[in-house]
Amino acid sequence: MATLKRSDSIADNMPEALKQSRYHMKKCFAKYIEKGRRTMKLQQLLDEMENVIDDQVERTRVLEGLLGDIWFSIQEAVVNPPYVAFSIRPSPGFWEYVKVNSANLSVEGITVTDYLKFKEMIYDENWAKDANALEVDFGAFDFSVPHLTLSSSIGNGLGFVSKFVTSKLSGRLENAQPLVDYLLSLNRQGEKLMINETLGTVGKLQMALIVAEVYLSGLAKDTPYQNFEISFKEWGFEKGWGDTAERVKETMRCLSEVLQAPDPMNMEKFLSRLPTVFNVVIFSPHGYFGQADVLGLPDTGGQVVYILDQVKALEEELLLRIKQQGLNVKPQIVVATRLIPDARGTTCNLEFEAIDGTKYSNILRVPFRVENRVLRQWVSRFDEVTTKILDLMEGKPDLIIGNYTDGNFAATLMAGKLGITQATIAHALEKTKYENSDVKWKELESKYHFPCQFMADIVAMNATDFIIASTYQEIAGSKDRTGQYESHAAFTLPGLCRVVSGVNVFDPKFNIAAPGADQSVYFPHTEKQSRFTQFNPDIEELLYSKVVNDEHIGYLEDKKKPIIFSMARLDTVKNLTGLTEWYGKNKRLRGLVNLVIVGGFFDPNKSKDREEMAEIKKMHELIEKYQLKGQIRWIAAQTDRKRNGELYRCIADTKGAFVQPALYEAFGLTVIEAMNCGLPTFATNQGGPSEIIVDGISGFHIDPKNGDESSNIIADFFEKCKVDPGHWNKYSLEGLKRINECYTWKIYANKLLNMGNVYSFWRQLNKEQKLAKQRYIQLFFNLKFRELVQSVPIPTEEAQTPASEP
Ligand code: UDP
Ligand code: LCN
Repeated sequence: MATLKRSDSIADNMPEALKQSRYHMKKCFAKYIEKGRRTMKLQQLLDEMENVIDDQVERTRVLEGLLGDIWFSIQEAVVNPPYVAFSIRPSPGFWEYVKVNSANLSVEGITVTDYLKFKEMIYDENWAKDANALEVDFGAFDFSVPHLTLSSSIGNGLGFVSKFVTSKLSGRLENAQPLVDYLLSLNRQGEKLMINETLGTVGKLQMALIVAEVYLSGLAKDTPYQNFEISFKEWGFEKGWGDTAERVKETMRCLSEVLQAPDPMNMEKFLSRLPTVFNVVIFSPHGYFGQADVLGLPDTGGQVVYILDQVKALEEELLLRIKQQGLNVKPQIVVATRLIPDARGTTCNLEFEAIDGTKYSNILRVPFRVENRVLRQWVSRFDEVTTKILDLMEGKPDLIIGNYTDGNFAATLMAGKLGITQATIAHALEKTKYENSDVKWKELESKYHFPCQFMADIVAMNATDFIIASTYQEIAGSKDRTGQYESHAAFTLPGLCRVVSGVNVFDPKFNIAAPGADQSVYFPHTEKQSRFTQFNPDIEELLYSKVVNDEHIGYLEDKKKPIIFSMARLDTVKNLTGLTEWYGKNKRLRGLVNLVIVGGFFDPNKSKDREEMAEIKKMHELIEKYQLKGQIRWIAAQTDRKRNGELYRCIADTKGAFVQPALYEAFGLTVIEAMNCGLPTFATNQGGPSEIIVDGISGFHIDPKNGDESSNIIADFFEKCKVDPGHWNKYSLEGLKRINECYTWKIYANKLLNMGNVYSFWRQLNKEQKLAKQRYIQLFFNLKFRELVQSVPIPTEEAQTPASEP
């Protein structure tokens, strides 16, 4: 039977596919248009098909082959009788749009603009028909930028850019001149690095490298750079090549090879060795940014953990590189965030705070001002910090990293103003969290201000030099699910603007660098001599005392049973109530294990968040409904990460497991924390965790929408462990193996600094294109975004609605 080939368009294939089951399909389309204008998702299309073709064998036949291939690639259908338009995604990043006439099943390929207009007809007909409606097309400026072409290469921008730079510098010797010019531009506070004007051409540099290499061969490998610095300076070389004769020689050999015949491996290696990054600014204005007592406060979750760990890893890697470059420079990392006068007992009201475990990294907090008034409480806005940073660093930073919508936007403004390499990190993009958050923006405006957020996001995505994602799925999803970035490729905000090209996931700026967990806190339960035994009495009390207080309720009757454990903010999406219900319902599981949940607190009236309030109530109801007392321990949110590390390990001592049941999880730091501690882990198949864990090998995937199936997977595991204790160890060890291969901060910091170096050169090489795009962004910013921001009310001192969390 024919199947879909990538070489043919859907519009070419679809008429034939429909023809094969013309009778049934005509009936299906009649059904689809019956209810008038609406949008439909794939599941709805299938459900209504089931009503029309009630014979299952027949239905299976219809959905076999070509039509099935097309059908199961549908992301959305827009019904506008007599037509039904489809957005079809044959593989990650690839989209096609077609319109089918339900009367005669004729098919027409349509442009993305037409598809979006078609959709707008449902929500704002006048806007859809307005010939002057604003269309935003960031892609128009990308024609000169090379793009990846394979779905499987998405997220490997660094490798691709190295290849492209290589081909640009190849061929005639003069083609490498941009590299020489770039080396000439490198300096540290005015002091030249790498080369000076003596070596201003490729020819001169190439010759000097040969002479220098011969000279270095005559020296002992560990000869310090200072011993030959003076001769090198005379020849035109400045500091930065290495700390010893051996290192300098290696770097020089690498450049010689690049100049002789560039290849991407040497190119990336050479660029990564350059002394480019010393000072880094990290923007994270979101929530409460502090080192203690902040987790669980509004908008404060994994992002804070991520950044604090990232800073430590980054500083360590910077110190190593600076030493290897033979420089005597102190790196500086500043995390810029908001000063919150009403700090709720945290240090968020302090302007300056040194970051624990680092030598040169600090938090800088800047108050948000509105008309000369400092906002006293937490709000989602950011003000100018450039002057303070320049002052603190005694010059410009070399790299600016933004986090989440507000931080990425602040980073964009600062990087644009100072002309500095920029990186962005989303953690979690908002757009995919709420269905139809774009087309239904008007309905949701009073609560969420989505257009403001989405526009800030696409501005940052387009302005930034590189994007760091934690997983592939964050960028381009999976076979069936659209990626978080991918969902910004084309969308519409009826009445405001139609984004026909927001961001292209094939852009080489996308990179995957997954975070790790602090391995001095989260380490295997088997490392007995390192364990934080001082917490054991506390943890024993936390898990097993029968006392009910503000910190824990419920109790565990049978202490010998293993524990299944989960810890998260008590948001709907984290689905801790879901896990409690699965457990409540599954007698077999209840017979095998106890349940321990860490999250939220117990009095719904104390919560300021509607979602959290509802979840607290639901937890209480479930404990009652399923009579869970004696088998469940519900512990309030925990803020001491060292104690949490030990808690994971104590759960591992019971031969228990970690369960992450979220309806959707962008990455999921708790998953890697648990795996680091040697806990076998069951995690949602919706989002990042499905990539962290290889199902059945380093842990298990569970489907949050199918509680019975999920709780049975967990029960099966514990049943097997009962007969074969080796089963538990196998998953504990495989989880750890996976972490050490892919999810450590060391791997992350190395990748991040390589990116900083390679993209700093790339932005120089690509200067004109970058400028053109920046101009377009400025126009968009001034004409549209500012006006939109001004329409968002500034919260009063009393009433504040938390934005949703990253
Ligand atoms: N966490 C915590 N106490 C809690 C709940 C969570 O310390 O009561 C920590 C958890 O250990 C992890 C982070 O908060 O380090 C949550 O990050 P994750 O990526 O799992 O989710 P997010 O909250 O960012 O959505
Ligand atoms: C935000 C989230 O929602 C989590 O999934 C991530 O693990 C966290 O940020 C850190 O990136």
